[in-house]
Amino acid sequence: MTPNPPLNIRGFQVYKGFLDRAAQESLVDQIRQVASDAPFFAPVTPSGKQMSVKMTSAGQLGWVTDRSGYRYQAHHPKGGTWPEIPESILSIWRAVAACDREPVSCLVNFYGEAARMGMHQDKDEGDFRWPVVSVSLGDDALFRMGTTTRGGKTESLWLTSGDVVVMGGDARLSYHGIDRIRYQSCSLLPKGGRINLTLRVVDQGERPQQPSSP
Ligand code: MD6
Ligand code: FE
Repeated sequence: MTPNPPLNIRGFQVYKGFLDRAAQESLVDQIRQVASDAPFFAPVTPSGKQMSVKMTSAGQLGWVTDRSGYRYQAHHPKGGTWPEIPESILSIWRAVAACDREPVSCLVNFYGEAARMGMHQDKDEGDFRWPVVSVSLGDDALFRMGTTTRGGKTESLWLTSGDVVVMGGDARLSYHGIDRIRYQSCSLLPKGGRINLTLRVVDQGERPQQPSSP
């Protein structure tokens, strides 16, 4: 894959239309397989609030949250290891991440009609030298990108199916979130909704596993 140059918005590199429809469909098949091995679950924040997305993971480590905190762990909340990250997903990372590490975690978030993702930093990975790569599939989503300060200036962009975003360098710890989706704006998922994949290198062991502040 030789991508067209990305848009650069506040240091977020946005590859519009990175995946064609056939590639998106084959990714959805792969994700269905991941979800049949590691079913979607309804995550709860440390404060006890149910998140509006449904979540699962692939890779050596999956990101989970419950009353005891946010963390990466090697097993699904209901037990068992996570399935391997499909090769087609790894190849997206290799094409855009510009680093010699492979991701160890692929978080899969499903957004139904009313789902959103509050402004947050991705900071549970233990090492921020590596980028986070995100893949959007299905319905359009309004992506808000800020600075490393909560409440700082933001800029928003509609992500559509097949878009890939790389959050690295100075933007690695920038706040970002999904304000809303345009439910059933895309025919990729027959019942509507949106899937977001985030690929990450996680370096544990450099600090104890402990809940990070929300
Ligand atoms: C989403 N994305 O697109 C939420 N995180 O559903 C993220 O939280 C995200 O897009 C890290 C890097 C890129 C992202
Ligand atoms: Fe994020």
